[in-house]
Amino acid sequence: MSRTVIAYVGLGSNLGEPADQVERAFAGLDGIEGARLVAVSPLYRSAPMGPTGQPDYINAVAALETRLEPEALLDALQAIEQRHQRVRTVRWGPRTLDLDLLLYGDETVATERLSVPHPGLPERAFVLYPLTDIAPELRLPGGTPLVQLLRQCPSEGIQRLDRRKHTADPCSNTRK
Ligand code: J1A
Repeated sequence: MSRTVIAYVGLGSNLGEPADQVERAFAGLDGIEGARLVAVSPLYRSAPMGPTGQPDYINAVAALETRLEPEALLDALQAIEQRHQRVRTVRWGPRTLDLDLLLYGDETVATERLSVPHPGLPERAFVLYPLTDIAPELRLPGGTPLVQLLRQCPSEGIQRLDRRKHTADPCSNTRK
């Protein structure tokens, strides 16, 4: 029997039909050999972090129960990105599908290929909102509660989408 951990994966897309890309990627994650999809967040829309003039991003977070080691999980995530034909042209440019390994149990990983917890996690609303939706009690490996990071993170410009219609949900952008 191998040990299983819960890993959290951030999904992002701003090309093609981004919401469809993200929904298809959920299915792709569930198809990973050695992993099982245990939760998916609502979808969020936000402006790109990088250069303006790009389409808005759709982001979400998924929880996987897995017995894969972190680097093997990264391989599986990158294989899914490839299938979505991510165009690796411009750094910070439009992307069909990005998959980021946000957390891997309570482990810290620092290798050539992998930084876990994901370095952007503490400051990115488009990660913190969906992650808190599916794991409100979560703490980072250092012990910081997710909700504390969320309180420090500006919510402007991020919009939760209605799951079925993928349109703005007028009641979702209130805090506290
Ligand atoms: C490399 N890596 O990063 S792409 C890979 N740690 O080859 C890996 N924890 O070897 C390495 N997870 O969504 C190191 N990869 C990693 N990412 C880890 C995965 N604006 C890891 N609003 C390079 N929303 C890799 N996104 C890392 N603006 C970077 C894709 C996967 C995310 C661009 C909004 C967004 C971007 C820009 C945005 C958004 C790239 N995001």
